[in-house]
Amino acid sequence: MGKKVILSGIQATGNLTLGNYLGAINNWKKMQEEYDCNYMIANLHTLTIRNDPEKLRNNTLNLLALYIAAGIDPNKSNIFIQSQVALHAELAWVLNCYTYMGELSRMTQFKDKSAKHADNINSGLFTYPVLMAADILLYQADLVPVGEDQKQHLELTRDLAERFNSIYGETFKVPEPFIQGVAARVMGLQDPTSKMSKSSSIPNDSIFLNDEPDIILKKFKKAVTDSENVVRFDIKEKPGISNLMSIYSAITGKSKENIEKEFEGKGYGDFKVAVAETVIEELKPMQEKYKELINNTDYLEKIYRQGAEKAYSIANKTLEDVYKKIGMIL
Ligand code: ATP
Ligand code: LTN
Repeated sequence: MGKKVILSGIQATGNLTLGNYLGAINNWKKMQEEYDCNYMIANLHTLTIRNDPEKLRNNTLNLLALYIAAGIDPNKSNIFIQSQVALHAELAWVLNCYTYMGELSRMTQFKDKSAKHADNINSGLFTYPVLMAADILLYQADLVPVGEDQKQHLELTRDLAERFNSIYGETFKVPEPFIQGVAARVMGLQDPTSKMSKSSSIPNDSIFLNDEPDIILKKFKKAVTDSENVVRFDIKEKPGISNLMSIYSAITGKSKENIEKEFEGKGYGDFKVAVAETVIEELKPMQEKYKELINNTDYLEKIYRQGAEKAYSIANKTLEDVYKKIGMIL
C-alpha cells in the first residue's frame, strides 16, 4: 500500500494570518513524512475578487516563499501554482456540468463573499467550489487538510465525485476533509465571534504572519476579553479569552486545563503577554527564512517549475480517464 495522498491550497490574496498558519500550513508541515503531499497556490481562485495583476504575481511568489519558510520541504512535498497546471480549469468545466445551481447557492462562503463584494458577484465566485473540487479530484486525494470553514466545500467535492463515479464507474477517489487541532477556527482578536481573516477591515483584528514582534504584542494587548479577569475556557460566555487559549494551546501543546492552572490567580494582562510571546517565538524562524527566500527568485522558479511538471503528470492521468469516459476524443 502506498502512502495516502494529500492535496490542499491557499488563495494568493496577500498577507496570511495566524488563522491560516494554525488552521492550515502548520498542519501541512506535520503531514509531510506520513503522506504523499501536494500543496498548491490557488491563484485562479483569487480571480473571484478584483486584483492588481502585478500584486497578484507578487502575492503568488510570496505565498510560495512562505510555504517553504513555514517548513514545507520541496524535497518531500510537491509545491505548485494552480494556473501552471491548466488541467484544473479543464476539469472544473466538466464538473460544472455535473453541479446543480441549488447546490452552489447553499454555500456559505458564496453568501458571505457576495455580501462583502456586492458590486462584483461574478459567476466565478458562484462556481468557486467546483474549481476547488477539480483541484482535489485530479490528484485522487484521500485527505484534504483545511480549516473548519472549508468543510462545506469538501462535502460538495465528495458529492460530485460520487455522482460522477455512479454514472461512469470508479473514476475519482472520494476525499475526506482533514480538520485538525484546537485552532481549526482561529477567531478575530477584536471580534472573537467571527473568524480571523486576511480581508478583515477591523484594525488589530488579525495577526499577520509578517507582523513585527512589537505589533504582535500590541495587538494581543488590545484583544477583546471580558470583565471576569479569570483565564477559563468558555466559548459562549468568554469567546475572546477562549480564542486566546486555543491559540496558546495550539502552539505550546498544553491542554486547556493546564493553561487554566498555569494562569490561576493571574490576570488577563499576564496571559495576553504570554500568548503574544509564544506567537512571536513561533513565527520568528519562519519570518527570518522568508526574508532570505523572497529575493532568491531563481530558486523559487526552480521549485514551481518542478512542481508544475510533477503535478501535471499526476493530474493528466485523471483527466484522460474522465475525457475517455464522457466521450471526448483524445
Ligand atoms: P479570506 O479571509 O480572505 O476569506 P482566508 O483567510 O479564509 O481568506 P483562504 O485562502 O480562504 O484564506 O484559506 C486558506 C486556509 O486557511 C484554509 O484551509 C482555511 O480553512 C484556513 N483558515 C483561514 N482562516 C482561518 C482561521 N481563522 N482559522 C483556522 N483556519 C483558517
Ligand atoms: N478554497 C480554499 C482554497 C483552496 C483549496 C483548494 C483548499 C482552493 N483549492 C483545494 C483545499 C483544496 C480556501 O481555503 N479558501
